[in-house]
Amino acid sequence: MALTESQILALAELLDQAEEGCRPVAKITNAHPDMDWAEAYAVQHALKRRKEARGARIVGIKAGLTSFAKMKQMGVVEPVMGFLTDQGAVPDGGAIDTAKLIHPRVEAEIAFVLKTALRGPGCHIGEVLAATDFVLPAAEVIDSRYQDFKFDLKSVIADNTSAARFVTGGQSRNVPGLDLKNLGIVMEKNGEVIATAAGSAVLGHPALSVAMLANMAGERGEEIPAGTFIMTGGATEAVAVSAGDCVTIRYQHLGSISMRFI
Ligand code: OOG
Ligand code: MG
Repeated sequence: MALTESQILALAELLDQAEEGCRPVAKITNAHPDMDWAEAYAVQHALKRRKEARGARIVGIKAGLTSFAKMKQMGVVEPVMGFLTDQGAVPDGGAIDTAKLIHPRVEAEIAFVLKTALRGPGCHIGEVLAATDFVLPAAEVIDSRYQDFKFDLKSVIADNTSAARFVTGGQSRNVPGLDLKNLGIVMEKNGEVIATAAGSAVLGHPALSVAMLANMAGERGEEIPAGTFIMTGGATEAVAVSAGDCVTIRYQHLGSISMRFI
């Protein structure tokens, strides 16, 4: 690691203040082009500690850039992981204040809740399905703290993978009998269909995204504990929203979720 502990903390502070003040910053790899993966995740962890110190509770984890739609949209090629806090949770049907966000975008996701812990390496789809308590529909509202939503993988990891808000609800279902690969997703903005996808858009099967997170955690000697809420990544590309917009996402077998932007 070439960055010092104080540089890591300063980068976390920069990103935290960009979020709190709704002021985008240049991607941090401009100033630190040699930043490595461990350093990028170290900044994300420092950001997590800052939020926890202010009273935020960690309520889940997320995978990002797990679909071709997202990788193509963002011009990057590898999945990433981040954390979710209670402060980002919005109830189904709830209002999201765009004045507190920089340039929000919505993406349709499938979420898992575990009944038993998962530990990598070697975690696979079968193990994930056996460990799953239920799946449920979710939407993520991402909001990069970087100017023009432009970043590389290390910058976006440091920025907690653009996590901002998430909505979940709809209808939760148990895994047996559910064809997650072929599960259809239709996203509507202001009553118009703007994106469609199937579960297989996410790494071929959304459970593979959970396995990948378990394997990434396993590399650090950690597990994903029982009860964890996991967002598997946007199946659709992310759609820009502004005040006045209403978004509804309809899922085959999982009901629908909606949110409005004010
Ligand atoms: C990075 C976060 C991606 C997803 O579901 O793919 C993400 C970004 O696109 O800003 O959350
Ligand atoms: Mg996402």
